Amino acid sequence: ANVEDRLKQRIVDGDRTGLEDDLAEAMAAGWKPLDIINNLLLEGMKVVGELFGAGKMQLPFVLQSAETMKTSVAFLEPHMEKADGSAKATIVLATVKGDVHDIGKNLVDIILTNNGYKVHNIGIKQPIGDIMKAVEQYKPDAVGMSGLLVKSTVIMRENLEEMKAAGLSVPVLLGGAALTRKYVEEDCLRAYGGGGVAYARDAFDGLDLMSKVAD
Ligand code: B1M
Repeated sequence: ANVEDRLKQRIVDGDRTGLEDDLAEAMAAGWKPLDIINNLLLEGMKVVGELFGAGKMQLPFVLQSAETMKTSVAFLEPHMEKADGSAKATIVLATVKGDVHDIGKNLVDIILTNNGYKVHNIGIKQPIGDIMKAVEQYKPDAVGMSGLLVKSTVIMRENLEEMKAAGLSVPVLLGGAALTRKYVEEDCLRAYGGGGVAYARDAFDGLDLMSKVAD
């Protein structure tokens, strides 16, 4: 198989042996690191999600795929183009309470950081109290919440209610596969008001929104 198909298959199989060689080969063939992630590796992850959702793949194997994804991103990250200059604006980024999925959140971190933003990535399973503590500490220009589970979409809305009750008005970006634009722009916005709530479909959308919020 060609290197493109091999990389995609490596995510599906969770196969890290010789992974770096394939990634280097793809870059040598002219692929940009972010395009490798978006066009090849995430295609593999989509297959993993489908297999898992259909009961054809067990969780430990999904974890291997996730690890392969993380190893790939760590290898590619130093090769990405970076904006220079001082930080444009600051964001606190978290995966919400009860949710461990962080590959998407960490991609958002990398893409914002490489484009000159200061990211305080406070991790996974973050209760709203801890998110608000980080807001107090870092005084960010925006807060980003990520979550992939359906129940995380409810948590996000509840978080916004708590932020509103605490008098916060910092703009909030929401991202993750279980969200819909309608839910964010109607229910979540209603729950918060404040400086607004915006839906980020993918990490580049997040970058675009961040530049609107902060520049
Ligand atoms: Co989980 N999982 N998982 N899982 N997992 C999903 C999400 C699921 C859809 C799979 C399925 O059933 N088909 C399903 C959710 C069902 C639901 O609620 N509707 C599911 C489930 C059920 C579970 C468990 C409950 C399984 C179990 O234990 N029985 C469990 C949950 C644990 C918990 O959170 N409490 C679980 C666990 C795991 C692993 C640990 C094995 C692993 C995660 C490893 C990790 O992240 N460190 C895992 C994985 C890998 C997946 C799938 C296969 C892939 C997710 C992923 O990394 N995608 C996923 C299926 C799927 O999504 N197709 C699935 C790649 C990533 C780059 O995409 O995170 O969507 P994503 O991010 C995108 C955009 O959404 C957006 O930009 C990113 C890049 O474009 N984005 C943002 C995300 N956050 C953003 C924030 C922003 C802006 C954009 O600004 C703030």
